[in-house]
Amino acid sequence: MQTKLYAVILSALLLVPSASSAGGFCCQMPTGVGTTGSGNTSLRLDYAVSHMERIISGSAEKDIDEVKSDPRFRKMNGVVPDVMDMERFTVSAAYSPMDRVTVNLAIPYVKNNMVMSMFMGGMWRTGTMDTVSGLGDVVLSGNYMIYRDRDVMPARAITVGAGVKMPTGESTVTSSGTKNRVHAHMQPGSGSWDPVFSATYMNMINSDFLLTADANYQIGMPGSLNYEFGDTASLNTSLSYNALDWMNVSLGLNYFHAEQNDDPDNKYNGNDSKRLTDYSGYTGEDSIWLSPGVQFLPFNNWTVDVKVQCPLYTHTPDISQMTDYRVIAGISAGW
Ligand SMILES: [Cu+2]
Repeated sequence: MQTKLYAVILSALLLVPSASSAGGFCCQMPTGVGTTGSGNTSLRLDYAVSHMERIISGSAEKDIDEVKSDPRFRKMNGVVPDVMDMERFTVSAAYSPMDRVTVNLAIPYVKNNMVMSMFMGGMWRTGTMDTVSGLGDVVLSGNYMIYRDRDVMPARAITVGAGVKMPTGESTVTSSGTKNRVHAHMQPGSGSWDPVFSATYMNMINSDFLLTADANYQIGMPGSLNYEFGDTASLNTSLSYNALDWMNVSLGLNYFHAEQNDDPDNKYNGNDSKRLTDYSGYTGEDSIWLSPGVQFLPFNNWTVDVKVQCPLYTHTPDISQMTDYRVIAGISAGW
């Protein structure tokens, strides 16, 4: 049974901090780095989709019609988002060049869709934006296992990591019709070099239960045209149960925090408070999520997993469109 649970760790190995090109407003939460696999190389493919429709003011959900009658937005060229879907495919590779050390590379491809409304001529006009897609920001990180209770198949281990999110994704995409730059949070990349840090704890409680916990921090540096995404922090914990020989079930609890963005030169309409989609004063969040998941172990050292993240609590400093749910599916193999 213990080797089956190691498959969980193997799959966790590749979850480098995949913090969004888009800071906290949307996109993926940073996920933890893992501990140890049985081999020294592994590959993982992830698909994640975040559906955003709820508009939250403080901690309360607002009806879209109420938002559209808010005098802050009901002005000439005011903007309110209706629905946004952010998809992300990530190919990750992990390689362990020596004992205790792992190097991770995560290459995302993003696809963002948005329906939004603009107030023009005394009425709201709703339209679908061009899909924005392309290479996202690549994350390269290194991890070191600072503690393990034994050298072979440890039951408890602590790993720390540091890396950089690189500005490989485009961050100045314009819409084909208006030629305006699309929203900062809808761009494939942030344009910035962002340091990322992580710490992961793994505890194999017994042959049936595995507990993992990780903490992640990303520093948002000034990027494209001086736009700066806020720093993000996340705390994740998950308990996995080896229900069947070929299947684990898990339940995770996640906390996510994002500082507010800053657009000092107003290059992405970050100073325009009639645009709910862009004003930096409408960014920032604190949220708590529940993440049930299931993991299949079809062959040795292969895993297929699916998890859903549902918000239990969401708070934003002012008003924001927030994620309703996120689905993450992945397949990994190690050797
Ligand atoms: Cu839009």
